[in-house]
Amino acid sequence: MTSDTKKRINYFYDEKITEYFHGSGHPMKPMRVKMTHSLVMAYGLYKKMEIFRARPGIVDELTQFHTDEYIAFLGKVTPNNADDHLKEQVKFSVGDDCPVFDGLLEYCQITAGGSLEGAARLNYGLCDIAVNWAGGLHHAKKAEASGFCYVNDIVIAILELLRHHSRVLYIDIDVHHGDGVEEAFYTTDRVMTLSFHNYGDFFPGTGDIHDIGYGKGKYHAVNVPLREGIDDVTYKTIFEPIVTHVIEWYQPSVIVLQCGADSLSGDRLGTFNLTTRGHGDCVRFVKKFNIPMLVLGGGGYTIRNVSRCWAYETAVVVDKEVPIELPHTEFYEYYGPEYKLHCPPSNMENMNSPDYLETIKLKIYEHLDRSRHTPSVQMQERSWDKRIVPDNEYEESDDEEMEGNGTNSRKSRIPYVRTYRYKLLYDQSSKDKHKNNNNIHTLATTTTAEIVDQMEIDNIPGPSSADAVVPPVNVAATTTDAASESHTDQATNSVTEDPALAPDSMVDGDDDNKINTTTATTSAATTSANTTNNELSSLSSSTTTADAPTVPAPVSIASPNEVTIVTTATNQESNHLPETE
Ligand code: V1D
Ligand code: CA
Repeated sequence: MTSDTKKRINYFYDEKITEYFHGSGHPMKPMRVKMTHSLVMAYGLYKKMEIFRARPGIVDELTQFHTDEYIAFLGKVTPNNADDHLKEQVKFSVGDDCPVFDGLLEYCQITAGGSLEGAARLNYGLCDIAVNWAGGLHHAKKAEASGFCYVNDIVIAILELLRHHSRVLYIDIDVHHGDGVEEAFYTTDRVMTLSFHNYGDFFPGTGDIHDIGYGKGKYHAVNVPLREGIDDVTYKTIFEPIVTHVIEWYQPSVIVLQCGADSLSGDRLGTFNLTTRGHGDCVRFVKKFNIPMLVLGGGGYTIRNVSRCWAYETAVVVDKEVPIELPHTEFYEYYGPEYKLHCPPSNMENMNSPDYLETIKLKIYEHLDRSRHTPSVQMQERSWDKRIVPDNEYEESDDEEMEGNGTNSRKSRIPYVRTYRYKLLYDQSSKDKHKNNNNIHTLATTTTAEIVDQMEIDNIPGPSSADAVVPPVNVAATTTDAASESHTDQATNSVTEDPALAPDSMVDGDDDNKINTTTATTSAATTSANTTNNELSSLSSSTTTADAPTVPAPVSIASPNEVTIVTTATNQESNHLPETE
């Protein structure tokens, strides 16, 4: 492990998440994300990171993993018409744990947008750590909702990371098994999944120690089945050595850390006895490896503790010590009577004996040591993986300084960043033919449809599958007419591979008060509405020419070049205030 160094942190938050409500009595409460954000702002952690509101994921992004049919269903079912869709509700497991509510698909798009954006910015070397507390929904399957999760933002983000990274390590400290992520990547060695969870008559029932992956993925799934009541000290004795062993064995180039806070003591659904310190120590420990990291939320149902935990973990990520006394926020009353950041453990019995833990640890080592990791994608990085940013794409913001009261209302010219997902590839052999925006080449992103069928993940263009991969070009070329206006110059620029041309202004650690609060503006993602996953299964740059898909209307969140205002929690009314627990 190398020593900890100063990191560039990107944090994603969309206040809109609070507008969705799973129903009274349902344990999942999106308000916990706003409670977290309020603490993050009140502690002044914004000074140490860039804050973004991500463009919500669009259907074509969600269907990188999920089936078109399933996502279409999530988009059309409402509480009013649910009775007309009873058969589909059964088919897609939408019902009790995963109820239909107003704006269901939008909710999924928001949770996925932050994770995708984080992955994108990590890919481009624009940050070292990306955080999306609204993400981490690890149970969702390709065509099935499960365990309060409808869309698996983690799988979608990992697929994104695989475009630039050879090996992605996924670590899951939610008390539940990360089954959806494990299943998606069970047969590949490009992703290694490591889940710590309560196992034994506990949802979802998977995650046996003997489940280790299959085919090429054999030994690339690691399950740490734990009994009830594990505490900080005991958790550390198993988490740290196993994580170290896995990282040394696998040598990931990026890590996705799911920080489900239902592993905290006193969680409404959880069975562990971790404190916020013990939970946060896991984040601190993983961070110390100095590997780019996507940090996500997950479960967590005693929401005053969830928000404490994730606010603390944000502080860990940005490397700032924060006072134990909680600052004032609109949710202050929820933290009484102590009003402290950390929550104590309970006196519940720890059913994990040292012998038991030693046995599972050795078993896991035995699995790993049975094979040396032989990567199917080579270890070296290509130079263009380091940083590819077209000229001017990330201009310095002309924002005003943040007002002293912590509530900001600012203009930003920072364009939205996920454009590249739909960047168009000129056919290098016949460039001129393709100057017209409508005659496009789509970077073949959607081999993922087969990936989740467990067979074709090696087709994802990894950083060193040199022959198959086409370096990204012309990021802005995919914008629609309206959107591309402000990018006209960029659209004809060639790609810069020179890190020196990258926008230092966006990573300037000197300006402590700068918050870049941006939204989807100029670069509404475009892709083909009528192009199936199978049609895009080739990775070659010469896959599409005359039959290139048409470009649909952009997904627009704000008008081009307009401001996005992400405010502190103080000036936003909530629709669904959390129940006190
Ligand atoms: F208590 C409830 C009240 C209303 C609706 C659901 C629940 C509830 C509690 N526990 N549902 C559960 C779990 N479901 C079952 C199945 C119901 N079958 C008959 C079995 O036990 C689901 C627990 C989901 C946990 C999700 C998660 O914390 O891992 C998570 N991570 O990221 C997002 C969520
Ligand atoms: Ca877990």
